[in-house]
Amino acid sequence: MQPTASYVNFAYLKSKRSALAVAMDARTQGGCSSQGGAGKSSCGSSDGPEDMPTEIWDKIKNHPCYSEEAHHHFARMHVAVAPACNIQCNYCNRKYDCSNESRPGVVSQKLSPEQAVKKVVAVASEIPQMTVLGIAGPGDSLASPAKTFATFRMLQEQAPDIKLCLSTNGLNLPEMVDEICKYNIDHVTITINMVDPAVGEKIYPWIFWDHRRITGYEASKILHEQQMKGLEMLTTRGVLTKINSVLIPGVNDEHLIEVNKAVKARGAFLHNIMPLISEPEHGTHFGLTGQRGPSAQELKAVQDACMGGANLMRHCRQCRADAVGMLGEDRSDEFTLDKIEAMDVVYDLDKRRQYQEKVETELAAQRQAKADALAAETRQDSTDSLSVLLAVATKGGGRVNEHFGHVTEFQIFEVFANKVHFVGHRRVDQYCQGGYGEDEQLPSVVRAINDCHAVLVAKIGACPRDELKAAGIEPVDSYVDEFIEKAALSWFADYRQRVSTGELEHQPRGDAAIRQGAYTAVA
Ligand code: CLF
Ligand code: SF4
Repeated sequence: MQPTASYVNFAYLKSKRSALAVAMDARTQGGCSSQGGAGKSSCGSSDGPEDMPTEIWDKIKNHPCYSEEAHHHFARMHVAVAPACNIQCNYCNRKYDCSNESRPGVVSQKLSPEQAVKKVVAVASEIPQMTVLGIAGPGDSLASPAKTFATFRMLQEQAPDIKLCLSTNGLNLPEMVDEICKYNIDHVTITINMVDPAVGEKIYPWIFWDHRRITGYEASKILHEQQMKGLEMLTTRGVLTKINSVLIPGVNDEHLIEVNKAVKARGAFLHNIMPLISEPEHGTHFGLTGQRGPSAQELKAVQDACMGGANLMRHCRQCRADAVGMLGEDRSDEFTLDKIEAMDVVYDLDKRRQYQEKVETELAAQRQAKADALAAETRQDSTDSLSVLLAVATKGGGRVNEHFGHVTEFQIFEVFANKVHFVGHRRVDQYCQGGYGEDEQLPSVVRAINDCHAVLVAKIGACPRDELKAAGIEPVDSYVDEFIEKAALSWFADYRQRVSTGELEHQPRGDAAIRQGAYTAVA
């Protein structure tokens, strides 16, 4: 469904984006640092070891959430050991449990710390590229600190190579910073949706604090103060922090620019602005009261307005609290407790290290090949700021290498005459099912990439080709196996040429829908 009303003031956001970007360009062109973002649109998407201090690179190079590049090669898993929560968010209902559902707060099996560690070791022995264990609920990881830290302690003893990560609403964070540092938890995510309690009142009906339930402005004020204090303390102790913010149209959309500035000032490493998920069937307050999530363009407008502030993460998949595998896939069904009992688990640290070193070597070669390819690409000297969005069908390697019919999520890029930016992912229902195209899926695919001028694919059938053209989206299959950025620049040079000769007229595109609900399992 396309949104019926636009809360997000695009003109205002564009002006904020320009002012911030200019200010940051003037201030620094430096790399990422633990003291906050460095004015880049996406920390991990283009940054490599040469862009940041070694100690930071070592922390993020195989963390799939902190590095866009790493998320194509390394996996994470969550264990659901923290069921309780000490606040209520209007977008959360932890009672909902469906194995096809992918969103935070949802799990199929809650685990004891012992069960959780057993599961992590089993997964790590089967998936050598699984490098990070996160505790992300299904409640708040720091509302059940005994369970959370027992899990980290035991895991550290049994699998010392796995990075530890936790996610929290921040209410109990300041009191837990010592414990976080004691267990070498290098990565902490704080969900911060506001820096003004008047905005917070619309998101948080209550918090549980000092043995009592507090509501209204006071509740959000306490939460805000605890979040800021906790973030500052983590920065001081050298822990990498990521801020998750849920974009709620009409509630905190433009306010997230203030959030971005506030968290950057306190040393946040990354800012992840995510769309609200609010389907009525999830039973959340927002879902039941008709609060909608943002459209793709509304999300992009807010993210773009924050460019120049804290580094932006744009590849989040809003994982379940028991997710297993690469971002964008969920293999938790393969590792249920009964299946783990039947597995022959051998935790071979050397084998894991060798595998990961091999992946890092391949990655470095791929990074170099891409840089060479891009250096060879002729970039247009252009003074105009014309840009368009492209959808790309890829199954990895940074190349255009997937058939249109096999895509379960497109990568979206914004292409200018001489640069290409990663914008995000768009989930779609796979068009080709069992060898045949499902024509009823096509309208939903078109809606998901409706703001794009073209889609780059390895192959596409006649029917989807015609439907895309009818919708004004150009299907392009002439860049098979090329690096995405190189293909995008080359296609856009051709596009501009056709516009300049009058062969076609440049038309702005419409908006696109962010698909909520079930994930289609990655084949
Ligand atoms: Fe998990 Fe979060 Fe750690 Fe990643 S997820 S606790 S930082 S290991 Fe990642 Fe999932 Fe987005 Fe979270 S894609 S929801 S940002
Ligand atoms: Fe749900 Fe997390 Fe909010 Fe608690 S902090 S209510 S678990 S979204």
